[in-house]
Amino acid sequence: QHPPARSAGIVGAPFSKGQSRGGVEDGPERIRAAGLQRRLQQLGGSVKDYGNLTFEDMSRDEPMGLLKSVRAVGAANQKLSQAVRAAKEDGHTAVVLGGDHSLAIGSIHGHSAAVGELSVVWVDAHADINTPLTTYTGNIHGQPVSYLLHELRSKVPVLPNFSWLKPCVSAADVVFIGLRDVDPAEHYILKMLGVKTFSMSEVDQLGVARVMEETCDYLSARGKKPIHLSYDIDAIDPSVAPATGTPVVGGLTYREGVYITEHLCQTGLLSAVDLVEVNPLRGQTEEDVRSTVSTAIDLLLGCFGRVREGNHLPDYRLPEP
Ligand code: 4U7
Ligand code: MN
Ligand code: MN
Ligand code: MN
Repeated sequence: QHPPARSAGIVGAPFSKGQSRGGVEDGPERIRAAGLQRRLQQLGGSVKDYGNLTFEDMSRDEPMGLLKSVRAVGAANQKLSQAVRAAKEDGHTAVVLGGDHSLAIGSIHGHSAAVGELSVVWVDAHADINTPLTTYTGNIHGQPVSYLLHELRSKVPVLPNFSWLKPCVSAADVVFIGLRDVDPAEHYILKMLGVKTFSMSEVDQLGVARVMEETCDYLSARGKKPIHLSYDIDAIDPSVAPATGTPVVGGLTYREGVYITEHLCQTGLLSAVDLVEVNPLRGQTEEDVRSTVSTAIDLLLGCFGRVREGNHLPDYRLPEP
């Protein structure tokens, strides 16, 4: 029933240049300050915090067409890839605290470098599968999936500071959950590649339990590969998680969001998790930030075996009067 508690290897990635709003670089510290390490330890597992990566300022990082901060995003992800690879080689389930979602490039690359082929579960209001040529915002946090897929190799130019990156994920090994704001080019790509998606319509139609059954059945039919969960907090409804850069109405409830993590934990295959796009400057009130950060923590606890029914140690004995 309850899989053994795994060790968590926390990597902070206070990176924000995949988009243009300040504040998302404070995500890792806010999530830590809310007690992530202590609460993971209370689940019975060990925790190693590798601290925050530091990213040097790029002096010359002019836009390439629409694309912003290409060199900074490339260099930061190369560093993150090495850090995630190291955390995996130390035997941990990697936990990457963002930062914006462009960091999934390095996180998934480093995870794959350590363990080989992956299944990817991408929980997000957005598909983040624009290519550098389809984006109309120029923000790389809307593009990471295209950089990672074998099938899109010929559609993604080699960019400065990205020559280290080789696509490492197959489109058939990816499942999207929570989609509700997909650009036309992204929709075209998803259909062209036949990517498995559960938009919010499917979550409404099937319910989250069937969505997760079908997700795991679909992925395990292709072999039981280690799972990389890339969780964008904007997948959760903005009434619960408002402190994020690109909120979209009509999202997952708190309970649906947590259920996804509980179900993936039960597979025993969860091998790395990104928790991204928490932006403490985007909340209207301190309560907005608190609720967003607390949801982020509960999603991570769900990944490490917290169950809502409660639990007790095997040798628990009732006190005698
Ligand atoms: B996030 C967008 F155009 N598609 O490409 C884009 F709507 O990591 C949004 O999911 C991207 O928060 C959102 O910029 C990126 C836009
Ligand atoms: Mn995203
Ligand atoms: Mn998003
Ligand atoms: Mn299942």
